[in-house]
Parts: sequence; C-alpha cells; structure tokens
Amino acid sequence: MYMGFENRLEQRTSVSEEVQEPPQYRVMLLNDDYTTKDFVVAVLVAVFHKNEDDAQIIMEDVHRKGRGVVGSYTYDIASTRCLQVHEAARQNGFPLRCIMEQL
Ligand code: TYC
Repeated sequence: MYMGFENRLEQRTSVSEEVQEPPQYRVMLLNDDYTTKDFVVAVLVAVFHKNEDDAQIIMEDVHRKGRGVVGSYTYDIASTRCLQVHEAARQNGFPLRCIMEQL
C-alpha cells in the first residue's frame, strides 16, 4: 500500500534520532567583594525572572560559598542571560561575573 512521501520518510528515521533534547547549560554566579547584595538580587529578578525570596536565597548562597547555581537553560538563553548580567554589572560599575557550563 502506498503510504505517501512523508510517511516513508518517517519510517526511515532511526529511534535514536527521534527525540534529541538540546544540551542544557548550568549558569552560575560568582561571588566578589564589591557588588552589592541588592544589585545581585535585582539582577536575579530582572534577568533570571526569580521571585524576591528565591533571589535572596541564591544570592546568600553565592555570597557564602563563592559561587552558586542560578539555573539550567539552553545555550542561547544561558549565554544571553550571562551577557545581560555582565552588561548590567558594567553599567553599574560592579565586577559581578557569571559563568555557564554544559551539563
Ligand atoms: N559578597 C557581596 C557583598 O558582600 C555580595 C555578592 C553576592 C556579590 C553574590 C556577588 O554573586 C555575588 N556585598
């Protein structure tokens, strides 16, 4: 029975190619001695859409441990948000840094 062009294409697709989730990247904030706590919280709210309570917890975690996870995102979202952090920090004269690593 003729199945049509699209169905025949679908049959040729191997199982391993059917579902490929995009790689995720963990974004981490780095502590420093100059950026104010309020600024870090504001960045977490504005750039990463955290609520105030979560932003405060993340900021204090970074402050105590030296670095801390903000979240995991696709490459485009992670890299854009890191750029936004660095740009906001630069505009406000703070050395705040964030990094990303592939999971
Ligand atoms: N350590 C900073 C201070 O005491 C606060 C801070 C927290 C800075 C987290 C950066 O990623 C950071 N003002």
